[in-house]
Amino acid sequence: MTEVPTMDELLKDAPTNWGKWGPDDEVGALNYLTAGEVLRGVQHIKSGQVFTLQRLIGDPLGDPVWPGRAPAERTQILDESSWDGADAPQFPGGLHYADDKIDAFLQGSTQYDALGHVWYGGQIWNGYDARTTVGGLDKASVAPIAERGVAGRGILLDMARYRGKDNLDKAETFTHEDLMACAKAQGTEIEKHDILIIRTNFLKLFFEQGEAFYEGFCEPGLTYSPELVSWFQDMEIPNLVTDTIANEVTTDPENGTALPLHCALMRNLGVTLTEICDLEKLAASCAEDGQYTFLYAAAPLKVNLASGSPVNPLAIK
Ligand code: UVW
Repeated sequence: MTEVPTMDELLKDAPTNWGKWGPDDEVGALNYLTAGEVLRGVQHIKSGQVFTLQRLIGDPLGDPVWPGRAPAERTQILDESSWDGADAPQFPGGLHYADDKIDAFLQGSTQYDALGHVWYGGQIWNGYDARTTVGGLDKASVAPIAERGVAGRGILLDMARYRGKDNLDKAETFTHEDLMACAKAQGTEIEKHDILIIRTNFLKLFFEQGEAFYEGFCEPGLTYSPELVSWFQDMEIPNLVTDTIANEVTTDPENGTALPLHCALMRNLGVTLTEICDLEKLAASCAEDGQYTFLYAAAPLKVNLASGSPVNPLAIK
């Protein structure tokens, strides 16, 4: 078997946007989403239909997560039974209330990754030292993305429908050229600064297969090539949104590396990644009315030092 290259070797000539938005930047390619880009997105609101793209946290059927993470656990702290005993809290007027909490991986549901979430070679986005992640992300955490918010023209690329399938298969791959062909088949075109929203419907298999879903875990998705990275750079793509757990084919079939696009797009170009979306209702609507472009808006939670955060993105058609 040929040896798996290090990311340093694989990406030695790859482009970066480090320094492009100044030495203190923490939101990367989201800088492309100017006020003009928000208004460009607004032009694609035609009927006022709103789609929420988050998966349910605590789904009775299970929550798909990256191997090694666990789904969120919600605990009821107070409910009507809390007032059964004689020592129950008393509030003037007889108020009762419910309280609960969750213990959750911040990347254990529909989520934004912070730009500092993934790195190689001792440096994270914008060239910050990877030691700045120790004990929490001092640089390029999710908080600056949350503070800024994300809004612009979104385009759904329904790769499952384009390939005539219910869902893409384990380890099935596609390229930026496939994305362009998919857009064309949908009667649209990917434009500069578009927020790309890719549907695979792969997580359908999680709900059908249960634990067997994780055997030989390899999600379908985009695969690394220098041409693909150049295309993202030339198109100035700010945000890649998918309905898979990790946005790209898990293990690259050509070179054997894990998640090279996290490195080439997120760490090097500053492209934000949004994962585990539920695109089913949006996709059904797009297939019905032929409108695949819309205003996309999202803001993860403002969690200090965090490497990611849950989010409920909106697509407004
Ligand atoms: C990893 O990067 C390991 O996971 P994700 O991007 O899915 O949060």
